[in-house]
Amino acid sequence: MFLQYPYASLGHTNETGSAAPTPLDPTTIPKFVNQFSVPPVFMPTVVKHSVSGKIKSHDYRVTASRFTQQILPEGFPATTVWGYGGKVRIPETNEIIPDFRSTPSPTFEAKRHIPINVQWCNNLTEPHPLAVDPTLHWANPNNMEMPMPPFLPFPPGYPLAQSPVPMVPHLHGGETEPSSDGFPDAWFTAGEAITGPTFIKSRYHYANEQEPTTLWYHDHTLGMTRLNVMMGLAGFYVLRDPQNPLDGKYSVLPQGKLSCPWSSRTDPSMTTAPWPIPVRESFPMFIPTGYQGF
Ligand SMILES: [Cu+2]
Repeated sequence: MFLQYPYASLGHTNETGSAAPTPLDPTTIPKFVNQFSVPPVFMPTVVKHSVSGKIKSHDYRVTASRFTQQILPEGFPATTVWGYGGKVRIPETNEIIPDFRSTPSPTFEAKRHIPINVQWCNNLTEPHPLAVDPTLHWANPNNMEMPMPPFLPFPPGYPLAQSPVPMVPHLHGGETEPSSDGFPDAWFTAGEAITGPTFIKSRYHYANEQEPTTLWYHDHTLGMTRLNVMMGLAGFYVLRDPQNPLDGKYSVLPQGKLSCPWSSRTDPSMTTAPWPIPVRESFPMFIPTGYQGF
C-alpha cells in the first residue's frame, strides 16, 4: 500500500485518518494552466534607535498553521496544506495584507547588517495528516514507547505520534546563533505546551552579516522534517546587500516584478499521483530520501 496523502484527494478524507483517501486520477488534471505566482513578502515592524533613528532590526511574527490553498487548476478541490503566515506585501500590487498564509510561504527580504527577529508561533492544533513514524529517532512529544512489530497501518497510525504536532524553524544556509538555529531537538508544540530538550526560545535572531544570497527557511523537527516540509512549511529568505554591485541600483540581475524566487520539487499535491513513500503494511523502518539535503 502507498501512503496516500489525504490533502490531494476528493472528498473521502477523514481527518483522524480512519478512512483511506481516494487519490485523484493524475491524467485528468490539465498541465501548464496555472499562472506562475510570486510568494508575498513578509512586512516587518521596523525598530529604530530612539536617538539616532538608525534601523536596529526588522521584527516579525510568523505563525505556522493549516489551511486550504488552490494548488490544482480551477474546478479542482482546494488542497489542505500547512504554511507560515503573517503580515505581508503582495509584490505585484504593493497591497498590504495583515494576515496572509501560503505555501511556499511568504518570503523574508533581509538587508545585510540589519538583523531580523522572528517570533515563531506554532498554531498546528490538529493531528498530522501524514504518517508520523514512531520507530525513528524522532521528536516524540508524548514520550511514547517505540512500537514493535506488528505495526499499525496508517491511517490511523499511532494517535500519540500524530498529535500534538511539534515544529521548529531553521534558516537553511544562514549563519545563525545556536539558540536561533532551529536545532532538530529544539521543537515546540502549539502554545509551547511541550518543548524539546534543546528548546531555549521561539523568538529567533538572524544577524544577516553573511554575504548576500538566496536562502530558504523550513521546518527542522527531529524525525519529522520530511513530513512537515512536505505539508508546506517552507519559504524563501533573500538576503540582499545594497553595497554589492549585483544587488545595487545598477544591477544587471532581474529586479522588482522580474525577480521571482523559484524552486522546484516533487510535489504530490501538484502531480496528484500517490506520493511515492512506501509504507507497505505498517511502519517498517522506512526513511524516505526526498528531503535529505537539510
Ligand atoms: Cu535546510
